[in-house]
Amino acid sequence: MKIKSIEAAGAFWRPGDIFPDDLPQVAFAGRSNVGKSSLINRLLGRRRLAATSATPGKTRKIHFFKINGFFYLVDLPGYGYTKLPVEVRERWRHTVERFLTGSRALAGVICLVDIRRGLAEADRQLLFFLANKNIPLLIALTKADKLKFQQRKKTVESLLMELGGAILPEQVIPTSAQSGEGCAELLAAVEALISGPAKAEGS
Ligand SMILES: Nc1nc2c(ncn2[C@@H]2O[C@H](COP(=O)(O)OP(=O)(O)O)[C@@H](O)[C@H]2O)c(=O)[nH]1
Ligand SMILES: [Mg+2]
Repeated sequence: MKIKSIEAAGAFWRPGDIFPDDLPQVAFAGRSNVGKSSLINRLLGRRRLAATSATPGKTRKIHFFKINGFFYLVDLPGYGYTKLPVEVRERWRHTVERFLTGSRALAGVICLVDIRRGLAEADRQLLFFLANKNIPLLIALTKADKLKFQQRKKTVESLLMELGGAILPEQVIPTSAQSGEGCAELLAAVEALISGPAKAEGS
């Protein structure tokens, strides 16, 4: 997929917010500091689309970007930032879960996991939440440039083991916003999600 146009379509987060159309949506989720903004920027070939910041936990809203006029990339706020009060983290969960269950056009979720850190409890919760709701998902391992090939292989294997067959090897894509590795694969996977069947209404 070639990125021809990107349109900031706004931020939505309140229960009453109504989304303007039913184009398919692909959401990006991950812990604060996982490298989400960097990866989104790299994928879209833009420098500063999603703010990259050294202050984790800053983004609170759900940002929508219309890509090529034909699908939405949805930037979910980062989670699991332990320095934030429990109430704030709980609010995040409600906002995100409401979006994930309420969106009629959700084609899938890209779950970002730092390749050096593996799964945190918050990642596991999200992955099992998605699996239970039958929402298509991919795991993008971030910062792959930080590990050597053998270490990387081990990480992928233990992650697959940990998820006990709920995730297939082809659903896990090592990526690097720095080198660009895995970005073409991820974009192709996003395209496949979009052309696949959208989440059934009411499920
Ligand atoms: N080595 C390396 N560092 C990265 C990569 N992606 C992000 N980072 C760094 O990780 C930190 C968090 O990145 P950011 O995109 O703001 O994460 P976010 O909080 O998930 O949006 C920053 O210091 C980035 O420079 C990558 O692919 N490789
Ligand atoms: Mg960010």
